[in-house]
Amino acid sequence: MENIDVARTLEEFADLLEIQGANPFRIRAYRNVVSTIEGLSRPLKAMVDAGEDLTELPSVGKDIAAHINELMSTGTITRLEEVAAEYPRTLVQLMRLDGVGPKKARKLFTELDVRTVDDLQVALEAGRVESLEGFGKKSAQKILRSIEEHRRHVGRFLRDEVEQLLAGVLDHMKTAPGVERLEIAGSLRRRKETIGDVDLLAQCEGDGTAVVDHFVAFPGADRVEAAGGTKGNIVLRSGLSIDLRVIPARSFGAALQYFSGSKEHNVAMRTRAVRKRLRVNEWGVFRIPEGVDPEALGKEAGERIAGDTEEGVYAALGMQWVPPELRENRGEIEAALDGTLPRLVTLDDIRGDLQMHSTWSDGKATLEEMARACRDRGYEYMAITDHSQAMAMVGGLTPERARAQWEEVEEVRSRVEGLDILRSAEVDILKDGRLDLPDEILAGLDVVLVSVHSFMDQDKKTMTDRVLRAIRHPEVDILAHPTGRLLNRREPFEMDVEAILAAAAELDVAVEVNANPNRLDLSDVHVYRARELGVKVVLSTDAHSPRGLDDMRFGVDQARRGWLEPGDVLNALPVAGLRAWLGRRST
Ligand code: DGT
Ligand code: CA
Ligand code: CA
Ligand code: ZN
Repeated sequence: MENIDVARTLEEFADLLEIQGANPFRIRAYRNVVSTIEGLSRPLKAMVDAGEDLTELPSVGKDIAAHINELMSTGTITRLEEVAAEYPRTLVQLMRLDGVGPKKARKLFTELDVRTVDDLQVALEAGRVESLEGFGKKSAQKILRSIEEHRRHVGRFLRDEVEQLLAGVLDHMKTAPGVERLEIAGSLRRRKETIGDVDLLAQCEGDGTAVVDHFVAFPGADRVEAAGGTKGNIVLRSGLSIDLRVIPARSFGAALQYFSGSKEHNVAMRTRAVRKRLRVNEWGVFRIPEGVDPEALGKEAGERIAGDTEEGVYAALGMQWVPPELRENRGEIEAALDGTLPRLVTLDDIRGDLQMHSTWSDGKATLEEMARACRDRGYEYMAITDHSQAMAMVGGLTPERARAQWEEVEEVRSRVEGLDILRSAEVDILKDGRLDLPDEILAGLDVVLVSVHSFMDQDKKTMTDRVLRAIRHPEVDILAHPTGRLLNRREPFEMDVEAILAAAAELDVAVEVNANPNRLDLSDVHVYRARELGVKVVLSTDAHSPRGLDDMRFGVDQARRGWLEPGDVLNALPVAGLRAWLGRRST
């Protein structure tokens, strides 16, 4: 059992307790433990096996430690099962719908016997929900819309979750018999925002039965869906499905190319190949003999001209090797044929992080701790971007506190050498597009980030005008998490992104790719568009702790999917270049 499984179980427990109407302090305690576990760098399993006292972890009391131990040894928690006997686990999905929440989920269950999202849809469509006390017609419509949204997300996983869930499987496969090489293919290799299932390829000569048998014996597998001589599939407890294919060396490159996808990229490749009288499949690249219908040929018929390496497959078609992040048939085939693929940005190109929070607002670490963590990552600069006053519940900065923070910035600068700390703030864009801090404070900041955190359900025109007004303010440098989306949880705002990007180009305002794997906002398609329009893009983690700074790699992945080169990325500039850009309007 991985840490993420434990965290998910405790989160479910907390949700069920909330539906039950348990003591809020108790629920809070569970939620705190969930974030503790998410932040752990070591496997809980190893700690339990070593007999370590879990109550030494932050927020973990005796009861919860006992629950974790029980979960590790038996796979369940008795107390959780008791609550689930009273309130079905499926209610958790109900309470996560926009417009429902724990109290309404309980009410739907006790009054209408609604247990699942399907039940709820039926009840809504029959008009039974709107007549319940506390609901009404408007809220019923809202819930119906969020059910539609929910259906679109079901079954897709966030990339950081997948990586955690997969770690144990990859470890397990290290001891698979006869495997010379193991590679990740599919959407995970392409670094897509969300992942449907995982595709693994194992290189092995001859019969693959022993490899597949080893794979499906993974102790964390909840079910085995397929097990044969060339292919296996397991489903983990979390519902994540993993395919394994066993491939001989002569075809490994072709299989890697094929199973990395995307399907659209592969289809376009095959079309090009046929024009050259070549055939590409998961076994290799083959020359089609004159006068022969390729459809009539066997899988490996014809003269093999490539297959063992992926580079060879592309080369056989006269193409540059295409980085997996670009394989979406968005112009990469043509560019690879012309030899004009971009030189994509890498993590090494990144010289600083321009969005993070500290204990001045909702961060977990002090400004100095964040600064030291940035310096340890080898950054040249960072911006400390605590929230502004409208975010009162997280202690957002008032003008007075902003000034007080500047003094601390000076002190930390003197203590943490070799790092330029920029005065900044994540300034709220108010309902009407005004900014949440007065001009004299904005003028005193080195870099001004603006973002929307309230009234997110405004209509398209209102939201677009609001954001346009905000970025027209002459002090603004960066529009942070521009569309407000949370992957699998919250749709982007209704907003004319094209108009915002066009304005950003004209005003020379940068747009952010928020690297938090829950956000990845902007999307890859919008990043691509930003580049076309000549808008500078900044990759920022929005870290709330030193560990959060590690999310930069997800931002880089997203930037690569949007075709960005180092020159397109604001925080790939050295500190002098960044400072010069920040002073671009003062002449
Ligand atoms: P996912 O799993 O939904 O996140 O996305 P993928 O891209 O990993 O898709 P998946 O797992 O269905 O298939 C893996 C790759 O295998 C896919 O990207 C391309 C290749 N593939 C699968 N089915 C087909 C197909 O019918 N035609 C072609 N050309 N390629 C396919
Ligand atoms: Ca897949
Ligand atoms: Ca698959
Ligand atoms: Zn924010």
